[in-house]
Amino acid sequence: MEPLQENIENLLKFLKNDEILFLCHHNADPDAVGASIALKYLAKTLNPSGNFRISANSISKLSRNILEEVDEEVEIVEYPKLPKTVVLVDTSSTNQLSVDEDKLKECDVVLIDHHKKTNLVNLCKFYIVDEKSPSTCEIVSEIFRKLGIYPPKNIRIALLCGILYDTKHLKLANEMTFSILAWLIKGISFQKILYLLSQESDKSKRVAHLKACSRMEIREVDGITVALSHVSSHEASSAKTIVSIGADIAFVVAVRKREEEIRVSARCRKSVSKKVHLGSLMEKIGKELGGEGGGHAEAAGLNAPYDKKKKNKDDVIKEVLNLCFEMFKKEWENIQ
Ligand SMILES: [Mn+2]
Repeated sequence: MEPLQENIENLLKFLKNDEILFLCHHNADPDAVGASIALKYLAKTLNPSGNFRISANSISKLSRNILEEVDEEVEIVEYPKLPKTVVLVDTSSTNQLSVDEDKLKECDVVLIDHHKKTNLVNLCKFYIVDEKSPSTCEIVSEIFRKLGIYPPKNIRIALLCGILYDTKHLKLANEMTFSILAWLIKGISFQKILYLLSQESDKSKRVAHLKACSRMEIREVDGITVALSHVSSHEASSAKTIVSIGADIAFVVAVRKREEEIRVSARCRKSVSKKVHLGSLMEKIGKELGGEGGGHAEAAGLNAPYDKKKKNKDDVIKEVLNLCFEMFKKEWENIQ
């Protein structure tokens, strides 16, 4: 569903108010930030003397890059002061916000989002929720297009970043997305947008991945390649990396002496997860180790206590990886 003319007119009534807070979800991503920047610009266009703020309790690293590029600001605050009009952007539930819910109920709440509709809409005076839209930025861009307002370059850069980010660099784009992109991109380099959304990962992370690969042991179960390795941190992205370069399933353990904790991250290919659900496997292994585990079918982890007085680190690593392998093997052979 595209935003209808009637909906847009309704939205404008709220955006004409003198004071508006645009509120993004936790760890606000480029879609939330881009859509908020554009909505704030729209409000400013309608009411140049108004007071408009964008707020989030935290923002992502990529969002920070974008804000710097387009010279905009987001106030990072928990429990922001709420004016009469609050516009929730790219948010589907109040769990994703740090906000005083009782006070929020007294506000005129507007929601613009593309997630599955929840009972959050009951709290709203007005909403535009389009589950079919790949991004909130796309909904907001379409509002501009329908209004015949062509936003300045920095606003269009913010919208393009949001669209690119939420469509996973266009993998999830639809026909409408391309038409909006063509409209927005005038005078803007597409490579620049891609550059804003790329970030070199930390040195410590890259070193952890390299160590995980060099320490890796490869075993086989029935033609399935199982990789076992260990690092001192970044075990989750290390497991992901190992699967991305060829393993069918990877277990990466990190034994943290200081915290007296064992952590294991597991990742696998879809073909493996169709038969063995990693979340339930890690739950079982977690219990076996006296800790807790769980997660998704293709990505899961566990935490367990580590008593450094009883066992040395190298022995624990060996034992835990063996246990992961044996329990996976058992599950795999059971379903064959
Ligand atoms: Mn989004």
